[in-house]
Order: sequence, then C-alpha cells, then structure tokens
Amino acid sequence: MKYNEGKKTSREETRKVIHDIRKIVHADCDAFYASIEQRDHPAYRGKPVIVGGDPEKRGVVSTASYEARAYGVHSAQSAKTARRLCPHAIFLRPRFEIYQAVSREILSIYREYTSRLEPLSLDEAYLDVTSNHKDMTSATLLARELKQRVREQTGLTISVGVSYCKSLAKIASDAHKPDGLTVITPQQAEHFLAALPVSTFLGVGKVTAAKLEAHGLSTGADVRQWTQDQLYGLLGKQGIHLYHLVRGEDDRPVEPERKRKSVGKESTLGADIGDREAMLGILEQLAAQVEQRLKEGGIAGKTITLKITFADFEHITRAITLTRPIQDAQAMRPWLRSLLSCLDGNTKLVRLLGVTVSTLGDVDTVAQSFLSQQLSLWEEGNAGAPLASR
Ligand code: TTP
Ligand code: MG
Repeated sequence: MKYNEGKKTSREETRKVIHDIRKIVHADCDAFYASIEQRDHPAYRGKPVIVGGDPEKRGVVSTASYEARAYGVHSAQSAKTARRLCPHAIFLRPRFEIYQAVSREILSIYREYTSRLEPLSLDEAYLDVTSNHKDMTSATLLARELKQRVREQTGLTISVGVSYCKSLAKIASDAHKPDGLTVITPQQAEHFLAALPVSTFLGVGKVTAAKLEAHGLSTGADVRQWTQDQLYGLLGKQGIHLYHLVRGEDDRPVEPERKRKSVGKESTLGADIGDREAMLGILEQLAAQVEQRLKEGGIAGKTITLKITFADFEHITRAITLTRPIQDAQAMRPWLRSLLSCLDGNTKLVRLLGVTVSTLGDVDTVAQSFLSQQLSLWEEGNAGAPLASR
C-alpha cells in the first residue's frame, strides 16, 4: 500500500487543521517608555509625556504618552516638531536600563503561561498558548488574566490580540489600543481582513502600498479580487505572501527564544585598564547578566567566548567549549580567568570586555539527556583543550 493512499492531505486541508487548533496571542505594552515614566513619576500621569532625544540637538521622539499623541506627536518624529505640536509636554531622556528590567519582568509573567514565547522587542511578544502551563482552554480568559497580572505586577497596561495565527493576533492587539483585548476567530477573520488598509499587512511598506493603490487596491477586500498570478506579476514573491495574508493564511510558528544562537553581554569600560583582577571583576558582572538571560530563556550553553577590545581598537576573541552546558556565572569564573591568560605578556590597555555563551541547548533537554544516560551526546566537546582563537 502506498503511503497516504486514499487519504489526500492537501495544503489547504493542513491549513484548515492549523486554523482549528492554534491559539496565538500577541501582547504589546501601551506607550511603553512613556507609561513607565508616568508610573514612576506620579506628577506626570494624565499629562503629555515625550520620551526621546533633546529637541535642541536634533533629537528624535522614541515614544509619546497617549495624552501627547492627541497633539499629533508620534515615534520617530523630530523632537523639535513634537515640541512645536505640544509645547507644554514633559520631555524626558530614555532610561533604557529600567525599560529592560520591566521588559524582563513582563516576559517572565508570559513564561508562566507558555515556553513557546517569541519576544519581538522590549515590549512586544507572541505567545503560542494552544497548550499552556495553566491548562487553560480559553485563550480569551488567558489573555484577560495576562493583562491583569501585568497590571498588578508592573503597573502597566498591555494590549492583547488573540487569534489562530501570528499576523491576525498582531492586527488584533493593535485594534483597540490602549488596554485592549481583541479576539479574531477563524470565522471573523475574513470580515476583519476585508476592511483593513493594505498598509496594515506584514511587509507592506510605503512603496508597496503606493504600488497597490495605484492599481486601485486599498483594502484587504480589494486585494482578494486579484489572483496569485496577478499579485506575483505586480510584487513578485511578496505578492504571493500578500495573497495568503489577506485570506488569513499564515502558518509561521511562534519561534521560542531558545532558538537563539548565543547570549552575550559586553561593556565599554569607563577608563582603559590593564589590571587583570579588575578585568575579571568586570567579566564576572557581565557573566551574571548572561546567567540571568540564560535562566530567563531556560537555556544553557557549552561555549564561552571572551571578547577584548584594546585601547587601540584592535580586538580579539578567545573561546572554549566545555563538555557540559553551563548557566551559572560562578561556573563560568574559572574559565574566564583561564581565557584571560591570553593576555600574558601583553601590556596593551583594554577598553571593552565581553562574555558570550553559545552552543545553546534547552535546560529540559539537557536534564533529560542526563537522565536517559545519553551523556555521550554532550561529551563531544573539548574542555581543557588549547584555547581556540576566533
Ligand atoms: P511600540 O510598541 O511601537 O510603541 P509604544 O509601546 O510606545 O506605543 P503603542 O504600542 O501603545 O503604540 O514601541 C515600543 C517602544 O520602543 C516605545 O515605547 C519606544 C521604542 N521605540 C523607539 O525608540 N523608536 C521608535 O520608532 C518606535 C516605534 C519605538
Ligand atoms: Mg507598544
């Protein structure tokens, strides 16, 4: 008997099954930097707040509170224009470290629900909650709970979209900002997509939108009138993507962050240094930050790379691959000390240091492979071997 005989599984059928089973959430913080500033400075609440560069020095707006947006202020606008539009706004420089810390806090709330989590930026992420750690069958209730948890723990509001694919979940989270919760079911998708302007669709920037509009295609419904061949003729491969997107067909999986290849942290030192112990102290701080990010991602790595940039901007990297993956900064310490010995006999001052961990694996997988006696898989490394230059 031939494989699949009598059981045709076309691409269309596969898609339909995916529609039926996937539950994708897209979560996006509202006016992220500005909301954090309003949270931390009660006097700014309810007022127009603009976070970004200096209006006197050709600065650019990073973001604006919704109160400032009412005056036409928006991201990527020149700060000077923003000040003209809203002269009484409170202008603030960004505090990136605070925003990063809040982002980590929010991601760890999301991680309580699913490990299939794909952060897109500091304030935006996809979650595949088809199956989830809380065994919740309603993605809508899950989304409501997420919003509540984020608000209680961080004092911020998020807008959440729920659907069966990434592009619709993202469109949904944008539909009722701020503090929105929008669900688009497979049945509602066609109606929802029909009314959308073409510029809403993934990959349609200003140039493509202008091309489409020149042919009378301004909405999803208009684009649906065209065949694949016609759209291909106009936009090439992108036309094929658009053909599927306007039909709500998007199979892209949520790519968990553990698929990343490395986790690293580097720091340009306040002053160039030559003292080995001082360097080790800085490397330990960097390793602690790497440890935190590895732990957040539930990953560990076998290769440790040290990066050094000298005062004359020459830079070198030295790496070592261990037999087992590690996650703890403390465990990295002796290896970092050993890697630093590449400086023996070198008198040049150092201006930048970095630590990267790569050859990553899932901590669960690592644990399981130990349990199932498959240690040999991890024994291919060359711990103790001469340092490899890269
Ligand atoms: P966004 O999510 O695009 O914007 P936002 O969170 O400020 O507002 P909302 O989602 O409610 O529309 O970006 C997240 C943060 O990224 C934003 O707070 C500041 C930063 N950012 C920039 O620095 N420059 C930019 O051009 C954009 C778009 C964002
Ligand atoms: Mg946002």
